[in-house]
Amino acid sequence: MQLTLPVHSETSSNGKLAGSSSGEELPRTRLLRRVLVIVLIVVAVTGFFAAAYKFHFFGLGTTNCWARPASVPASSTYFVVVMANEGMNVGFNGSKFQSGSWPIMNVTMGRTVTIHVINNDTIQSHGFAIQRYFSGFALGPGKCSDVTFTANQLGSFTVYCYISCPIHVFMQNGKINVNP
Ligand SMILES: [Cu+2]
Repeated sequence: MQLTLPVHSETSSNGKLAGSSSGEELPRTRLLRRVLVIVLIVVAVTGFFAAAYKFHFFGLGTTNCWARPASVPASSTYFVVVMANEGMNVGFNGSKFQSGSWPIMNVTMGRTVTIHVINNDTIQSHGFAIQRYFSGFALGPGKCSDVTFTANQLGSFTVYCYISCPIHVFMQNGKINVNP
């Protein structure tokens, strides 16, 4: 009589014992590794796009306020007006320290005029308007915009901030002189 003992000692091709504890954990480890890789990819991609947005890799949201806008006609008489705080609220290009009107812009009658306005104030919004010529826009901190018009009426016109701000008093006395 022959006794057959069940033997479970099959070896797999890689030499490990099939059915051992390490063989059971392998699929779970693979799954965890896959999840980890996916998480890392998501983090990397999210990080990349966050950095791209922040540092303007793709030119999105890149308004360089200090460059002459491409939309400004080459023939325009061009001015840049800066509104600033500089830590002590200097207004239009330092208007706080000017005894008279500031800024003063002189143009010739009939010319196309473009005024590029930069709000370099880090806290306040400011308005920009021109008597007779422009009803105005308001710019948040760090924003810029421009206005183009034809100087078709002779005279001296007030350039001013039309919204209430702590340096309002220093931003009421700009001038544009339209000369013959
Ligand atoms: Cu203002």
